[in-house]
Amino acid sequence: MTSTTRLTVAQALVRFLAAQYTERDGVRQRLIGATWGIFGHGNVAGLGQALVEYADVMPYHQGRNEQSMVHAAVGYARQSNRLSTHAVTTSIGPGATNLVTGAALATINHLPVLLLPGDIFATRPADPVLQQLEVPYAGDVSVNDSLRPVSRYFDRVTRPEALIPAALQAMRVLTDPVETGAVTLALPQDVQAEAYDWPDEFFAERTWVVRRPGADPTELAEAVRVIRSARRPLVIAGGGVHHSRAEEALAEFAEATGIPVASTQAGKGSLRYDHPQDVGGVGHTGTATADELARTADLVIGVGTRYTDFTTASHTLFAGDGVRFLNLNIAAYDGHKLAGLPLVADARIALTELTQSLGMHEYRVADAYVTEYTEDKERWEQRVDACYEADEPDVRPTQPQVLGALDAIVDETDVIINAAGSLPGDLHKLWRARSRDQYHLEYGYSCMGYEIPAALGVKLAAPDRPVWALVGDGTYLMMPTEIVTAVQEGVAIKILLVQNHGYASIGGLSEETGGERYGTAYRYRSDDGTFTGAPLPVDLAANAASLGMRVLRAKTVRDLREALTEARAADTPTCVYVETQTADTVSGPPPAQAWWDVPVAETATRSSAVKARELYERHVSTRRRHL
Ligand SMILES: Cc1ncc(C[n+]2csc(CCOP(=O)(O)OP(=O)(O)O)c2C)c(N)n1
Ligand SMILES: [Mg+2]
Repeated sequence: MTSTTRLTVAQALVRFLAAQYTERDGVRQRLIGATWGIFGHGNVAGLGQALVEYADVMPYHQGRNEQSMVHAAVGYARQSNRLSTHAVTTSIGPGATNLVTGAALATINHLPVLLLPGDIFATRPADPVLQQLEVPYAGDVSVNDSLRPVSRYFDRVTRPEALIPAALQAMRVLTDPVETGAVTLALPQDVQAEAYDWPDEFFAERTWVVRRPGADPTELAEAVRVIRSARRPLVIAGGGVHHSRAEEALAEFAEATGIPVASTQAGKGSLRYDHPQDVGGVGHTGTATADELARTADLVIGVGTRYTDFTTASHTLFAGDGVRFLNLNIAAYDGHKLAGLPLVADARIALTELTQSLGMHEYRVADAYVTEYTEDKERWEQRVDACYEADEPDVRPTQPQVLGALDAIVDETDVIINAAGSLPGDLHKLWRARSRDQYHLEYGYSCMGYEIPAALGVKLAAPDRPVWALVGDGTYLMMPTEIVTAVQEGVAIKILLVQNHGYASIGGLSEETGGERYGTAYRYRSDDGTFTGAPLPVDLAANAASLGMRVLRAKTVRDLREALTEARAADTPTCVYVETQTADTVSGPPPAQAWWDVPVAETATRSSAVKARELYERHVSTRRRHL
């Protein structure tokens, strides 16, 4: 007879999660390192009770907002190379729906996170319970169904024994390098507390191998053939290079062939910035070097990239005659994009195979091509220097000078985190990534508010490294809540808070697209009804201090350097607050080197929109279909 243990569903789930491991390249680690939770009636007596019962095997973190708990878990997962993540438990109703944004972010960025929202009673003894959505046409719908489209796996555990297949499927998806993303197990509040006799095998340690599939021989041979016939090939390194830990294999491929490497936001740092073949970011926020190579490439070799519109400049960037695409990707979905030749495989394995095969043919690009991109790279480096340097150290810095000050004090151990605003573009163009995981940009969802909670997750995964959340004022206001958690847990994250009184990025975009910066500045309402009065008297530095952070205010470039140095050495959560000069008063970062499609009004009475539309149509006419 199988031995069994009588536990509640919630207790069984916690015991099960504590026994799951991943393994890749011979290294084994806990899959679910900890559980975040905010309790309400939907989980307090179920999962809440189970977490206290098993506190010795499942660490618990107390979050402040369900969305930000998911961001923290995602930050942890990314820093852990997707081999380890956290779970997040919530109450029913608003606690559960607050997960939706975090889940979408995780799924879009292919980062694993386990979501455990409470759900309405499975037995329905007293409908409607507090916070229950009643849908007149369907009795089995709850607010948790809003998590289905943003989850890579969704299940509702309406009977205790159904936990067994649901939990196993959840682990399969979390550890599958193609499928992974948000995984949701909705847990009705009555079922969580219900007891069942669980077979003890359910709680035995289980190891999930994170696989590295090799390339199909036909696809590989075809890939070698197209590379051998290419004269101006360009690699675009995406997030998949990092997910696969393929940075060294990529460097060997690049060095053996002479092919330059550009990177997406997720792929930056695939080669160190000072590697002679790293030509920087590509696309709308790319460097002049990379974008010129992209315009004239005859073969684009995408490695682990989804080819978002920022990368393709909304399909206007790759303009070479007869340009072809070779897409090395673990997901066939991405491998077939742009009518490219798919090479569906793990990036590290396939790059190593490509290097070997091309070596046998002694393939190498022409010296003239190498000279061209080497000289171009040098020119771009000089532009970065010019943006970073501050001739007058006693005035308020520009945003690029803020980045220059940070650049001057970090080494390869620092991690910088950012997701939205004008910082992603400036960072993609300017930042000198000194290590493979220094540049942590979430640009799949570009979610304002990701930065601070993600910093917490990254720091939990890498306690010895300086971890910086770079946030604009708008982003700070969206989600400063996890500062309290960092203070509570003594997690010494650093925040660099850039005040420019509103949405500078969207303001600029609005101006270019005929929106006249409407509604993008944080200013008082004027007599004419517009928001063009004086800047608001908010003091975000005082706000951060009120949540328990140590705050250093920097007024000038000189102050900033000192404050950053002090913050870097601090062993408690520390914020550096700086007001920047805005782009209309000073020269900002280099302008966009390629377009991005944001549709402009086809008809309008205001001249700004009419002019913007003319320019828009010129850009649209340059769009190409790659078939
Ligand atoms: C949650 C969320 N809402 C809205 C947006 C659209 N958006 C992108 S950047 C931005 C403004 C960011 O302002 P701030 O953080 O102050 O940075 P700045 O643009 O001033 O550099 C907005 C509203 C977004 N990316 N995420
Ligand atoms: Mg701002």
